[in-house]
Amino acid sequence: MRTWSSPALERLGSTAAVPSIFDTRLGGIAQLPDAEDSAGLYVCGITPYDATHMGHAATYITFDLLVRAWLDAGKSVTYVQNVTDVDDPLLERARDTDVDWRDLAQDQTDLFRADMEALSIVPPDHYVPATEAIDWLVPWVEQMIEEGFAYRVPAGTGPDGVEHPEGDVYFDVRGAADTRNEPARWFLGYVSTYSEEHMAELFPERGGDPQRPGKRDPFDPLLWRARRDGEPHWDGGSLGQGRPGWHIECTVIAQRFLGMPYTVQGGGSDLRFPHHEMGAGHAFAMTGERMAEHYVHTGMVGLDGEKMSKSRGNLVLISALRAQGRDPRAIRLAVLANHYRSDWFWTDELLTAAEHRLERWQRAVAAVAEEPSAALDASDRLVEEVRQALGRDLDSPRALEAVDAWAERALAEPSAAGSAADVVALISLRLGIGL
Ligand code: 5CA
Ligand code: ZN
Repeated sequence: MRTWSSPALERLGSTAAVPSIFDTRLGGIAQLPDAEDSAGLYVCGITPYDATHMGHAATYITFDLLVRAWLDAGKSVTYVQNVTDVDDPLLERARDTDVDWRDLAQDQTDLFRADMEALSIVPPDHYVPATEAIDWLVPWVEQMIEEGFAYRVPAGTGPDGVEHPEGDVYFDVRGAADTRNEPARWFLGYVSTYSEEHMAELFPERGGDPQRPGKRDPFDPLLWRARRDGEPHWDGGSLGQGRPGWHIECTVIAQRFLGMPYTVQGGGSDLRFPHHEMGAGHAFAMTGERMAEHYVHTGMVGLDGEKMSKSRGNLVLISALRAQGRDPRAIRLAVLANHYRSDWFWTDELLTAAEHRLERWQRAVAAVAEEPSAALDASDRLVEEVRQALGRDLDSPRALEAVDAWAERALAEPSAAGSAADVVALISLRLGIGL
């Protein structure tokens, strides 16, 4: 599917070190590999039933920082993102607002692209809607049934009033867990590291159906939902007509475009369980491989004391801020002022502070450009500081402080601040902000 146009990505004169990043599964900072071949990144995309809000933007800006860190280290990156263009919340919204679910998905995906472009986010190499993955995933689900990793659950009667012959298909979490354990490639809790009690609490809140009669285990997630009245459906071969479950969509898209294991699986911390947990389980059942080397999760952005979410309706939309004439570069700076792993709340003061910061940086760069200096130490040092901050777990607040300190010195003594062009190039490549 079409992505959006890429911001300018000019490399700097020297190269940075390959970054390290916090891995949820390991519970600590991991050095990303410095292999010859390219890094593989999969980031879970939007469910397009509402416009991009600040939480989505923060998540995609975070992984954009990672892509930029890799590029600055001289790596090539294969970046894949999905669009969950068929799922319960999208279908419910379409029904409630009386629009065709396809039109809703199309409109909101268009808006998302425009927001991403405005925020200077490097587009994925492959932008893949779930509806495109159905033909690819059916054979995997059929194989999982054959190999005993998946099973059928009676689904009642279909739209024609006849009992569904095939039923819904569920993933057998206990059956698929790696019992050899040397080294364990998957078990329930492998990715999230959550306790069973915590997983049990989260599962029904995040799309799971622990009470569904006929399942082998309450945690078993849906792989294929048999056709129901009024719901979109596809031909599922021996699975019968229906539509896919959520987790399998991402696993199959990642497998197809990246192979396994790829370098980083990313998304918000709300996807730690069950989405990334189950996705990794599906991957292991499908291929016998681990899904990703590393799992990276962003904190949740909130508003007025609560997590920002489409279901709660407490949203700050990127498109609305843009329509008010707020500078997308300032929106980006406001997000970057928070470390990606912390949960934080959006406020208008954050944006105002970012606007002031942007203006100060612009003034400093202009002042330095007017008084070129041969002493490059100051700008070289800034390049080093920003690279170090972002290279260790994407510490953007520290990177911004380093630029602030440089700007303050530059405004006081422009002729001692080094090369304005180098600073502009650094901020453009690493922070995605054109001055
Ligand atoms: N389509 C699925 C992923 S396959 C989905 O979660 N879609 S979403 O539209 O709900 O979220 C899109 C991305 O934004 C996901 O990576 C999600 O983890 C992240 N996200 C959602 N809400 C927030 C929030 N409040 N703060 C930070 N990130 C968020
Ligand atoms: Zn996903």
